Amino acid sequence: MTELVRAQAPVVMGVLNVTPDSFSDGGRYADLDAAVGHGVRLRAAGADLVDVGGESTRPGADRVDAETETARVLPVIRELSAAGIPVSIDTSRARVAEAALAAGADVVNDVSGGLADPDMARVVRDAGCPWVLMHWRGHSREMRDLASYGDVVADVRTELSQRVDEALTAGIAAEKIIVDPGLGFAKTAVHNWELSARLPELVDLGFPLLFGSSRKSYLGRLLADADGTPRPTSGREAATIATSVLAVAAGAWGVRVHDVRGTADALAVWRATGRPCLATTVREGDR
Ligand code: PMM
Repeated sequence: MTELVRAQAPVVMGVLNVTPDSFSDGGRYADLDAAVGHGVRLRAAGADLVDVGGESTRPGADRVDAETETARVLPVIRELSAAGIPVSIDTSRARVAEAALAAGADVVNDVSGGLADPDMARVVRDAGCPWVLMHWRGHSREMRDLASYGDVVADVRTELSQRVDEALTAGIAAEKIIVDPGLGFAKTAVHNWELSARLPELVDLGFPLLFGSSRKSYLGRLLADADGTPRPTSGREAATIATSVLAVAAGAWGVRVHDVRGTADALAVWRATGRPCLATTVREGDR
């Protein structure tokens, strides 16, 4: 999995929520066969990693207990891993991560960046696996009240640096660390757009950066009807692809998406056009 972290090509993480209540795919993959089947399809569509989660992190969601979360994800991880599919476990609980790693998961995707469970660093260190440290300020029920920043990019950068420093102090190897700005987590739509616009300031931290815009509500708000009704999740795919490709062009290492095929295709186009860089300037004579 260290090869994956060092990968040059943009990495595509496919989302597989085994939950009844996630905002986009909640309830669709609660049955084991449906979940495994979807994981296999994500891989076939071009996912480098399938991200399995057993607890909804949408704003306002109630927490489930660790046993319920573990029971949801373990059978799915076992089967996907046995099929040779690289898996990340989307959890902020050390116990769940430990069980998932034992069941074959390769990466820990921790939306709390190690803040929610003091034992997570030990679990990740013992496993020697990559660890996604996402920017986070609090659990789903309280995150809306925590979306207050001076300069959101500077603040997220500082807080992510603190998570990285704590991980390094806990003995996590630098090459195992991936950072993530955590779009939508204690962030308003304005914050998400500001982070997207100034992503190079976070890429500059020097760690691979994962970007997760897929189907999030700020896209629904951008694409709202004339009467202000947000576009439903099913109509946010083109915007997801656009934001994901722009993030990669701005230096992101990977993107986390629900519809892998569309984003993988768009990234293939981006690669084929010679990896254009935002810093490239077009002079009059080149047109
Ligand atoms: N977003 C969600 C869940 N897990 N993990 C990372 N690293 N980054 C994210 O942006 C992220 C995440 C919420 O979306 P979902 O409910 O569709 O999974």
